[in-house]
Amino acid sequence: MKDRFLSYAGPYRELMAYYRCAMMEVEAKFKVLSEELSLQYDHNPIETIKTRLKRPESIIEKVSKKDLPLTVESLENGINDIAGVRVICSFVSDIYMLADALLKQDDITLIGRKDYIKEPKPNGYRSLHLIVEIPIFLHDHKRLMKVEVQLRTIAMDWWASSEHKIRYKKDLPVKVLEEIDKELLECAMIGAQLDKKMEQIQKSVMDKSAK
Ligand code: 0O2
Repeated sequence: MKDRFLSYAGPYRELMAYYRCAMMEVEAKFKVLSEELSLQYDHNPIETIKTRLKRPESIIEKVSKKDLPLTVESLENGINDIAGVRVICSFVSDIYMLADALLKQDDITLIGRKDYIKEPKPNGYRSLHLIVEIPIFLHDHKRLMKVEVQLRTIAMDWWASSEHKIRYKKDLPVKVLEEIDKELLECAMIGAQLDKKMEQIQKSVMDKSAK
């Protein structure tokens, strides 16, 4: 399977270059919003912007999970998160404000939305996921590319990256895993409470300073 995949190396590399361009476009949009909003607001709603291209191993894993043919076309049509942009925000309300600001732009098309903040995953995972389509302008043509945008707070990001590291070791007895999952869910709930509390403090400071 891997050898066949490698025979597509040229078109695959080309496709990955297009995804990198699409990530740059989305990242630039958030950088512009960050610049503008930090003048308008008393705080910058964006803490960090990270970009990542899905690793080939991870792409192969997803292709076989989704039972897709291993072709460049099927990667592009069947996998939505090859290009990923993660935006870490200060407050939950910033997440929705930034998502709206991005989706209002006339060269952005929303393909899919998963709100794991309103409806967290059973393990406690929270983030807002948007699949967007964005044009990239090449020397002789325009191409539409899909990018997954994940928006989350610092607490959500801390939980997700810790959970990823902790849960990576899957060869533990079921009982131990169940206990770990229970504790991780508790941590996710504490994170959600912290986000809520921070938002309340921020709102009360804003209200008081407006008077
Ligand atoms: P990586 O390393 O980011 O590539 P779909 O894309 O709709 O077919 P999928 O892939 O289940 O289905 O999409 P979903 O649920 O929206 O989640 C995709 C990504 O969200 C994951 O990418 C993670 O980055 C993140 N994510 C989702 N659930 C969890 C979770 O429980 N824990 C953590 N830490 N992250 C999560 P990948 O492909 O798994 O990994």
